[in-house]
Amino acid sequence: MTVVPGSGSLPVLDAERSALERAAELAANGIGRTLPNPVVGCVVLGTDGSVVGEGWHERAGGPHAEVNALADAGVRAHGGTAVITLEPCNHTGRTGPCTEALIAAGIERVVVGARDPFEPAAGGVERLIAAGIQVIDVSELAIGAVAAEVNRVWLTSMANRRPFVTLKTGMTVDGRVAAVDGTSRWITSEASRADVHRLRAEVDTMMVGIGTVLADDPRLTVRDPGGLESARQPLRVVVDSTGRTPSGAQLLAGPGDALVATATNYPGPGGRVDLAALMADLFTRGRRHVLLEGGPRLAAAALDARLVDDVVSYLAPIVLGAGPAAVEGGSVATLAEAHRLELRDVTRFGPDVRLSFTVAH
Ligand code: AOF
Ligand code: ZN
Repeated sequence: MTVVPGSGSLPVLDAERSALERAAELAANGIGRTLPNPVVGCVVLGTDGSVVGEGWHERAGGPHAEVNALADAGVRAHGGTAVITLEPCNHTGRTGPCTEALIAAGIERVVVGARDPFEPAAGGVERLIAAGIQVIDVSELAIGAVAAEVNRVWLTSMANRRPFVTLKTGMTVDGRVAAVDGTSRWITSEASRADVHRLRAEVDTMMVGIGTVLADDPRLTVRDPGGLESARQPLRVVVDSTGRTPSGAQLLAGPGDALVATATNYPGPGGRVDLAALMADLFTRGRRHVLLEGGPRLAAAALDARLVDDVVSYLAPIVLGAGPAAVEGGSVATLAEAHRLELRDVTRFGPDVRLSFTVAH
């Protein structure tokens, strides 16, 4: 345990351990709604160790998790413990500092699941200690892993100063995304495609290569289960080195914004778009999670540039025997150079299987 100076070597109580798990569950309610902000959950324990308040950060610009949990607890927070997945903010951004809210509520002990890497908000732990509050920072402990896990998109993005990148592929058992004649609609099932819309609704940016735009002219919008376009649409980005996107391309039309990234804006070697520069720019524009939807050459380039964090593959029970693969080209020349992934999850979607991986960097 990282024992914070002034807190003594206080053990984490069982109730606090459970509260941190619960706080991570609460935080997960915000996934897809809080970007560019983190997901955060908070549980307030009363003086007898029972849960007296719960809250989470529901949307960017809205009240922070701590404020919602303190409101839920009311006077029962006095003398109690706040268990939070992320270090409380110590700044006035769109809302006031949570450190001051915790102090004002009479909280005597705070358990922090992960430290806040966002400089303007940091310093919460030190501020609480200065106010005489016991602070237990479990970010380096195994029990802190739930807090890092639920917020891993945001924490990874902040650490890398670029958006978290999820590469999505929909392919046949032999790894192909189209037949030799170019037909590709629909390889994966309706159930898989509905899950892709759920995934799109979780990100703030969708990215495709120019080849995909020219071949499929996708709308790249998020639709709800009823097929209606959702009110909040991610930014759509086309990686288009030589500026071939037709002015009538569907993804340039609304709703939401679109960005055509060319080699003029982001010059890279060989007249290509510098993907790392594009990602860094997207980060400065407040983008924290990119869903990379192909095509195969953009996927290879992003993997080679070590810009992919997760891979989500929908595998359809179809064999084609010919046609482009989900990832084409790139620098891998021998098995030892292969991009290595770690399997996180396997789930069935209708006749298909969804495989979720993290890239082992
Ligand atoms: C949140 N929700 O529950 C906590 C956050 O844009 P603001 O003013 O709301 O501030 C956002 C920053 O505050 C965020 O990047 C993070 O560093 C810190 N804590 N943010 O959105 C929360 N606790
Ligand atoms: Zn806050």
